[in-house]
Amino acid sequence: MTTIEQASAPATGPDGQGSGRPRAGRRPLAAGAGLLSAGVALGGAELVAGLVGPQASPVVAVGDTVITLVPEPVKAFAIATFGESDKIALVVGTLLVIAVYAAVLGVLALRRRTPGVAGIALFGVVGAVAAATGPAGGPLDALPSLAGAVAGVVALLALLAPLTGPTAGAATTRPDDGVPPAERLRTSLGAGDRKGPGLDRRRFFLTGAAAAGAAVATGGAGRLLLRRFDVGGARAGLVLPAPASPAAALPAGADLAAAIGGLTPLFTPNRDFYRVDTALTVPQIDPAGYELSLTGMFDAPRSYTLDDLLGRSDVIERDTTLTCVSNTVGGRLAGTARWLGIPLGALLRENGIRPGSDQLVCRSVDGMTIGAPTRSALEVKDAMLAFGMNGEPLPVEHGFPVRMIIPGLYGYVSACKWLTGIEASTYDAFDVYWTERDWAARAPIKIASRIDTPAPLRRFPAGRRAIAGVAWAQTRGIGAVEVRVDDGPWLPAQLSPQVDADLWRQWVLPHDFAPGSYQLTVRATSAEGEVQTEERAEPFPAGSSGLHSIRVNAT
Ligand SMILES: Nc1nc2c(c(=O)[nH]1)N[C@H]1C(S)=C(S)[C@@H](COP(=O)(O)O)O[C@H]1N2
Ligand SMILES: [Mo]
Repeated sequence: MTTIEQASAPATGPDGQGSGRPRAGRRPLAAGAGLLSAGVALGGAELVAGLVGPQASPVVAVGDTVITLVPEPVKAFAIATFGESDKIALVVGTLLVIAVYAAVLGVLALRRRTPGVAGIALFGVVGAVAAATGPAGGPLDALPSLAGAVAGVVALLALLAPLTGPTAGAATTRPDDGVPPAERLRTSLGAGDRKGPGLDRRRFFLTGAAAAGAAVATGGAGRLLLRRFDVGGARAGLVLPAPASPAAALPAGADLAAAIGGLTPLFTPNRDFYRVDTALTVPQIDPAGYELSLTGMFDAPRSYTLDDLLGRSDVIERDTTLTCVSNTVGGRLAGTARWLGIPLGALLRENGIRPGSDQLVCRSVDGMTIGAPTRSALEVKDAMLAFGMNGEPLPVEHGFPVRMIIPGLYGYVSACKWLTGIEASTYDAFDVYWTERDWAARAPIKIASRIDTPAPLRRFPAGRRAIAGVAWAQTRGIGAVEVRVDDGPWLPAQLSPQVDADLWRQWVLPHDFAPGSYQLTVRATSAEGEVQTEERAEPFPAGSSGLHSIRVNAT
């Protein structure tokens, strides 16, 4: 601490008397010093995180903590505003906050070093605590943030020194040091510059360049090291078994999208499949070390390796539409895939699940807990543990190597990704992640329909044109879809062939548009006769409801 105090002394020297002008000129440089120090801190932290693991990076850890702590309305706003870029938005936001914080620290530290050093130390501690206490964190995960903070402090002191160099200090604090006044002046001008004594621009920019180089080099090296954790290669090498029970054959003309531009395809390609989860870095599970453990209310619980699961004789293949509770009316947080896996009910029964369990607490490797109703897991046709999606191993973002799929329930109460544990429990005994945040504990998917084409507010030439979209009511099936133009009658749409109740259906209604502006509204009826309600509900806490209605213009 002594050196820091000494180093800061010159700043309060000659130009600190009252004029203030020279220091004002140094402020932008000091802010730059703060920014560069933050860069060095983050780069250093990334380098160490490259050795420890991706979850230990301070930006990731702090971002993860923000995700865990922010209230649901804010999260809903972020999803609504940034959609699937919400995570990028969070990282960019976190970096912006760090940048502003660092610039302010730099300016503060110009006068006195202590607040600057303390500020960086605080940042290190926040990162370290966030990383170490995260659901998948350990004490080792504190290391990158702490190392980064040390590097940041060193960089800050090195960068501030040329802004408040010892030249001025020597000249003022010891005026009678024997150096002739003229000589003193020359030293001051030579080592410093016109802004005032003690400011050595050249040294500042050289140190700055070195700091920037160090930040980029360590950050880049850290990123490279992190590739070791990537399981993409292992995933690509995985051979999926053939299903003992393949998916039902699709009737001819099953996919209407082939003929209608803008209509959602029957199957969602994996790269287009929506993604919703709290994971800032996608969990990487090495399939060789994978283990699924069953615990809790079972008579004879056991664990399964991935080979145990892949090698079973009861592998099924099923087509199911997955839906997120956060989907708004007309939204796109739904997708259909051909899933490959093993029947969930069979697995639970062979472990002797006890009748008293009404909730399965599903645990993912990143600490997420998802509470699925035991009864649905046992009784819903085609509930499964999936390892294949549309003919490939599960993509890493979609839960590689194993996730749960239960048709008819929103993803947050059924579709646990990166699944490593199933604890047979009860709703009374355990509150999972989302119910702790006041989302409904039980959440069947509400019947929904959406207009894909024409797009809202679209202008198109008057004449005959297809109005088309998709509708879903998993486990019950879609029986009918109707469209209303302005306040006219409900007109029945043509439906894609019924493949399975768990699969959405496409619908299409050709319509003659005279020039003008129209309000198009859609509503679905389940195969059981339930009519989609027009009563609006927000996604929170149990899923949105209401009719999708858009305005279009024929010219
Ligand atoms: N581990 C984990 N599993 C999860 C989630 C999550 O945040 N973490 N989100 C759930 C939610 S809210 C939904 S809608 C589905 C989304 O699955 P997808 O990203 O493959 O579309 O995953 C579910 N499984
Ligand atoms: Mo979801």
